[in-house]
Formats: sequence, C-alpha cells, structure tokens
Amino acid sequence: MNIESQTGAVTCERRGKILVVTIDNAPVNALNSAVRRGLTEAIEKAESDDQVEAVMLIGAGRNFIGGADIREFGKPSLPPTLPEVCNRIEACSKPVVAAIHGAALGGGLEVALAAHYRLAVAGAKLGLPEVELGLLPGAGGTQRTPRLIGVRAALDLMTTGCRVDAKQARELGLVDRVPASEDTLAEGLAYTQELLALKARPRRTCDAAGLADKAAAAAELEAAHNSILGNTRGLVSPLKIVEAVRAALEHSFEEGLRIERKLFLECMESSQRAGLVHAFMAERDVWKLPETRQAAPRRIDQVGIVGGGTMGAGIAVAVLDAGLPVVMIERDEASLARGRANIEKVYDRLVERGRMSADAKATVMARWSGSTRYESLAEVDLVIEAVFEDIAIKQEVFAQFDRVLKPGATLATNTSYLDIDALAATTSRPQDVIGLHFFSPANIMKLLEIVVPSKASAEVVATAFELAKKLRKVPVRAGVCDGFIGNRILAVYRAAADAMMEDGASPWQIDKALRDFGFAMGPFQVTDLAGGDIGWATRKRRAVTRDPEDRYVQIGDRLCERGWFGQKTGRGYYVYASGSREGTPDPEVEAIIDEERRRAGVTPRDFSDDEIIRRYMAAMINEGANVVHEGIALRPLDVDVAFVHGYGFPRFRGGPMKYADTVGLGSVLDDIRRFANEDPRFWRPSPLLVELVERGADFASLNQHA
Ligand code: 3H9
Repeated sequence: MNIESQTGAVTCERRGKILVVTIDNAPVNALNSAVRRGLTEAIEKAESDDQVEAVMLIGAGRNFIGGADIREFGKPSLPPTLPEVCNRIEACSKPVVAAIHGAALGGGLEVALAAHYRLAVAGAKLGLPEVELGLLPGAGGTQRTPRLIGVRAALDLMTTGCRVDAKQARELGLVDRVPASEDTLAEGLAYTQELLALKARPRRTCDAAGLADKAAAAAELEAAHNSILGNTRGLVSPLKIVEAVRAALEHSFEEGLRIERKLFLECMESSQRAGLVHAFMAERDVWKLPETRQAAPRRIDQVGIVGGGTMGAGIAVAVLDAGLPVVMIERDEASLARGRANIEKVYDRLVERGRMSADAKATVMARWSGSTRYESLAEVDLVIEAVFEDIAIKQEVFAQFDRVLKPGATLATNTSYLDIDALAATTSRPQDVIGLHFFSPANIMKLLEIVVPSKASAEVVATAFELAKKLRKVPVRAGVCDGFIGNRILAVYRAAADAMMEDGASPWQIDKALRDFGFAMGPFQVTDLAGGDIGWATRKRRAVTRDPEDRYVQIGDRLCERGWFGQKTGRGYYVYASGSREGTPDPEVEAIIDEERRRAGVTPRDFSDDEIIRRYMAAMINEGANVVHEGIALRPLDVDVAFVHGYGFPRFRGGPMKYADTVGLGSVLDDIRRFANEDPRFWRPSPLLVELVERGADFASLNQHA
C-alpha cells in the first residue's frame, strides 16, 4: 500500500508493520535536497503512524545511495543538512533497517550507519571515499564509524577511500547480515520482520562500544597518524580525518559531530576539493562525445596486435587482462617468442609476488596465440599495430591489414606522433582507421589517447571508446597533430624547463619545486626514467622543421652524446648507484650545464620555486589553450584528464586547465606577457587565452558544453 509519496525522490510504502522507504534519485540515488527532505519526512511519518513498527531504507535501481550530491558542492545548501537527516534517522523511536545493494558510499554509508540495523547483499560496495574528493565523511561518519568498527579499521576506510564488499563489511562489523539471496527487498523485509518478532529496539551507533578502550583507541590513532603523515601526497583531508576521529575519542558524540562539521566545511571550501571534484566529473565527461552519441560500437570479441616489443606486449597484457583473446603478429618465430616472453614476464612477476596463481596465468596465456602470417588476423574485430615509429613501416603494416582484415574490422595504430590521416589515406578503408595511443607501461598506465583522423566513422570512434571501457582505461579524444594532446603540450613545457635550467636553475631545484607542487616526479627525473634517448630522437626529428630563430637548449643533447640516457645507463641528469632508482645530483652534469651557459652567452640567475612553477604552468596552460583552440582537444577538461592520468599531474589540482581557472586566467596571461619580454618567440599568448580573458570567462565555461 502506498501511503505517501513525498518528494518523488523518496517514496514510502507500508508493507504490514514495516514502512519501506525507497530512495529513488537516478542515476545513483545521490542525497540531494529532495532526498534529504524526503528521508526526514519518511521518518516523521513512521513516528506518527501507529501502524508502522519499523522502517526499512532501500535504494531503487542499481545502488543503495552513491553519496552526497556532488553537483550541489560549492552551491548554497538547502535544509535539512545531511548530518541532520542522519541524526533524525538515528533518533527514530522505531527500529530502522538499511537494506543495502550496489553502492553505499560516502553519505550513503553514513545514512546506513545512522540506521539501527544493516543488511548488505552480495555485490554491495561499501565505503567512505570522501577523501578522494578532498573531503571527510561529514554526516557523522567520522564519529559513528570508529564507534562501530574501531579506530584502526575506521581510519583505514576513511583515509584510503577503499571500498569493501558485503562479506568484508560483515567481517568488519559494518553490517549485521549478508543474506544468501540478492533479493534486497525480500531479504530486507524478512530481516526486519525477524527483528520485530524479537522485539528488537533501536540500536544506535552513537552508543556502540568501539571506543570503550580509550587507551587502545588512542594508541591506534597515534600509529595511524604517523603513517598518514608521511603518506598524504600533499592532500589536506587525510589529516583532518585523523583530527575528526581524535574528536570522537576525546569528546562527547555531539561535540564530535560539531568538530566534524567544522572540519568538513573547511575541506569543502578548499581548492583541493574543487580540483578533485573536477577530476571526478571530468573523468565521466570524457566519454561524452558527438561520436559516442551518434553511433553504437562494433563488437570486439578478438583483438590482433602487431609487434611484441615493450609497447605491443604491454598492450597485449591489457587486452588479455580484459578477458579478450589476442592474436599477436611478429615478423619471425624468434621475434614472436620474444613477444610472448615479454608478456609472460609481466605475469611471472605477479606469480612471484603471490598476486596471481600459476593456474590463473595459464588461463590468461591460453587466450594468447601468435603467428608470423598476417592471414591469422582474418577473424579479429580490431587490430592494433605497435611496430617501429616509422611511417613507411607502418604503411606497409596497414597495407597488410587492408588485405587480410574482414570488412568492418577496426584498424588502429599506437603511434605517438605520426600523421594518422596520412596512414589512413593509404588504405581502402580510411573510415575504419583510428589512433590508440597507449602510454608505457601500457598494462598499467590509465590514459588512452583516442586519436581521431578526419575520415574515421563515428562507429569506429565509439568502438575505440568501447575498447577503453573493456580495458578499464581512461580515454581522451584527440585530434591529429604532432604529439596529439599530451606529448604536444609536453614538448612546450619541457622546453620551458630546459630554458630555466640554462638560465640558472638546477635540474634538481626544478624537479623539487614541481614535486612540492604535487607532481609525482619532476621533468628531469621523468626523462631519466623514460630514457633520454627518446626525447633526443624526437628533437632530432624536429630539427629539420625547427626555426633557427627559436631558442634551443642543447644540454640534453650533450648528455645523450655521452650515452647518458638516465636510469638504464646509470646516469642522465642524475647519477644512479648500481641498481638504484634514486638519482643524486651530479657535479659533472653541473659542469656541462655551466659550459652550455657560456656557449649560449647566458649569465645564470636565481629562480625562486614560485617562478619555476609559474613558468612551467604558464607554458603548459598556454599550449593547452592552443590545443583546445585548434580542436585537437574537444574541451579543456580533456586536457585535464590527459594530464592527470598520463603525465603525473597532481589530481588535487584538477588538471592544468582547472588550475589555470583557480589562479585566474588574467594572471596566467600577465605572466606570459611578462616572460615574452625575454623570449617573444616562445611566449606567444594563445588566442583562446586572450579571448577568454577579454570576455572575463574561464576554461570551465567551455566545459559546460560537454
Ligand atoms: C559525501 O558523501 C559527503 C558526505 O560525507 C557528507 C555530506 C555532508 N553525486 O560513476 P558512474 C553521477 S561525498 C552526484 O559513471 P557507476 C556521475 O557523475 C560523495 N552525481 O556510474 C555520472 O553522471 P553522468 C561520496 C553522482 O555505476 C552518473 O552518476 N561518494 C554521484 O560506474 C553515473 O556515475 C562518492 O564519492 C554523486 N555522489 O558508479 C561516490 N556519484 O551520467 C562517487 C555518481 O551525468 N560515485 N554520480 O556522467 C561513485 O563512486 C560511482 O559513481 C558509483 C556508480 C559507484 C556510485
């Protein structure tokens, strides 16, 4: 019987003595103001209706509740607040049961913790991932969770943001029951009826005994605090979480809630929260494209890979891991054996570390087959070439594809800079050709640039995005140009770093300033890790088209001429003790830099860390604006996602374009104009940046058309 339908987002139906309260707010039942109001009204209804003896909370659709409504963040919040809703649920005089399926995350789990009893069906995913958004659980989570499951487990959940399944949640004590069936409604009703038969009373989490042993709890808090201190990667919210849990230990529940609220609002106001929420939304928006709206993907049941070197093998692992069969093509049996060995090496390492069983490896490898004949690709739905970066070689491979592949197969190249339009034009099916630019190691790195040549059909673009989904990659659509989105922008900010080095900053000062900014590594460390020879080859390739008037810093070339390619040769910008990945500053490199400064007629000067960041970021943002302006990236958010997932850009800053909005585009443009006084050829303001500043607009305004 439907006795009330309040906000539409929450409906109530009485089933006997139980008021079933359904949260129905697609897509993930986020706790927006209508849901918060609806939940409060539902509890009031239950209190005032004598026929209701218990309440059951359940989610419609695929989830219980996905959390607070992220889209409301940063906007004025309508009452009631979520902490008020949770307190109202907990205070209910009739037992409240949460019946959980799918996601019960963040505020969603906090609602469940405010209920008196909890059941989770298999497949449920519980967690407090607020930390991933620069927040802390702000609806009583920092106070109720340690009371329920103890300080250590609570801090673990809250500071890592990890999700647990129903069984783990039961073991932790987060839920009371994991039923045999996955029928959440039936199981929830049966459990609630059982509780009623037992005359169960409300059992409030605020009264749970997880903090009863104060000394033990305090010791756990200190231990966690120390390990978190060294591990926050520049994030503010993990330490605020510790502070909130400390309040749970040292104060009453009510006072703890008050402190939690204060800390939560501090996080909410922070630029880290804004950056992380932007990253979350942008990762979802990269999938929204004209082509994926226009066309459905083709089936992908079998994938071909040409080339078994580092890239080809890495891509093969990514595809095999997705459960798809792989046909690998190499030019001869020896190369094929090497390709297979490269793949096996990845799995052998997992087996050695106990992260994969030998049987599981055998099952995966059974999906692999190899051949030296292109005819073996006759049945594949999609093929990726990962051969040497040479247009003539790639054209030969594509001619073979054209000859042997079935109609409707997708032809992909893993090139990182070559003209894919030119490659497509050599085939009789340019509509089927696409770029799939994987990043090394291809089985680990999340970014996949999907490079769309002019003739590619919408169906082929949709198919490439479908492959990304199967491979659990983060895809970014890019247009054809030298370096696409990421490497094109990299070339520019790398040149800015080189110029600073020649002008007086040391590589180690630049690297440290960028690490302090939040990058995983500085640019010179990255070069040493990737191999200096890679950039050297690119520089040589570009030498023919380089304008002699452009500034060209030769320090990197001097190192490469000595065979100093970085970690793999034991020295590069840094020197590496044998077997070590930790480099130390090298006086000989300093001497080379000094010599180059003299050769270039540069009088070295001091750089502050702030100036290093300003120059590096201005170069990155300016080229990012060019890339958007030219349509190489559809939106600024695509640049952001590429940099967060492919170039170690600090996620908490959202990406370079979001960072630009944060500091203000006017300020970035002023910097560029100031730097242009020294080198006007390099520092040319992007027309898009100028236009946005003139209009008083920001990059975010271009994302709204996603
Ligand atoms: C919090 O709870 C704070 C509280 O402690 C305190 C408050 C006082 N809100 O991921 P999907 C959208 S902080 C609004 O592709 P899936 C998403 O943008 C929150 N929208 O689906 C997308 O929209 P679109 C803590 C949300 O099935 C659509 O839903 N919670 C929210 O792969 C589908 O998303 C979290 O951090 C939201 N909370 O995965 C959980 N969540 O279609 C974040 C999603 O327009 N969410 N959307 O692109 C998730 O982890 C996953 O979305 C979830 C579903 C597992 C729920």
